[in-house]
Amino acid sequence: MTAGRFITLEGGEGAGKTTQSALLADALIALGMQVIRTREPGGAPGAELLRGILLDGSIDWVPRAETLLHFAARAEHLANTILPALRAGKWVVCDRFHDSTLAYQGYGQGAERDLITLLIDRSEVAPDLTIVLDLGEPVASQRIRRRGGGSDRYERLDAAFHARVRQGFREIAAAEPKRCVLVDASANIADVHTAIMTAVRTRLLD
Ligand code: T5A
Repeated sequence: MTAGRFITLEGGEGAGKTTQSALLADALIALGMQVIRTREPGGAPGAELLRGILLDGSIDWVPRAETLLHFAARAEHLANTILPALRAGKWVVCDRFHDSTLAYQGYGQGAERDLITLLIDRSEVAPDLTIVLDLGEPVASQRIRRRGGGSDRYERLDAAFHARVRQGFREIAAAEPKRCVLVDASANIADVHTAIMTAVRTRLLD
């Protein structure tokens, strides 16, 4: 059996992570891998509870508290979902992970980045490959409007916040070229999928 691999998809709102994680999981299954698809915040019972608390917007968390809540959700997700799957040799496709905390809470909300990177460094596992879907305005907002379904706490934050988040993701990708591939998410769905599969083949399969 092929050994498990951990792939994360990152990027701002509406960049296409959910769409592309489904296509990627299907493509990996077609190649004969055992795959689980998961997401953050969430992906385990305790983490899903915290997701509700984080996204409903009823509390305007201070950045340090919000950072630690994301890491609390992630600890549950890692212990109950991600690590067991990797140990069983499965491929894990995860919609958001560590980089979202650095980009949203660190770059976006001004939480201490050294605290975030310390907690990332203490993690039990790092992704084998991270796809960073890069999308600017106004396309991101147009896609969120078209998707419908209401907006969460983060989607309601202003344009300057989302510009800082995008810059954060770009800097993360540039700083870690061995792990990260920056993909232009303004292309059509099929072309973005092709770019992702090229990265997966080059980095993990060849
Ligand atoms: N968060 C999360 C933090 O602040 N810190 C953290 O540590 C973590 C883990 C999660 C929120 O939590 C924050 C970040 C987020 O704000 P979420 O609901 O999971 O909330 O939010 P998103 O991950 O942003 O989900 P979205 O649905 O907003 O965006 P996606 O998944 O990137 O986009 P997707 O695939 O749903 O596509 C959106 C629409 O665009 C279309 C799709 O069909 C859909 O209608 N689309 C395209 N259209 C044209 N061309 C393409 N290439 C397209 N790709 C998709």
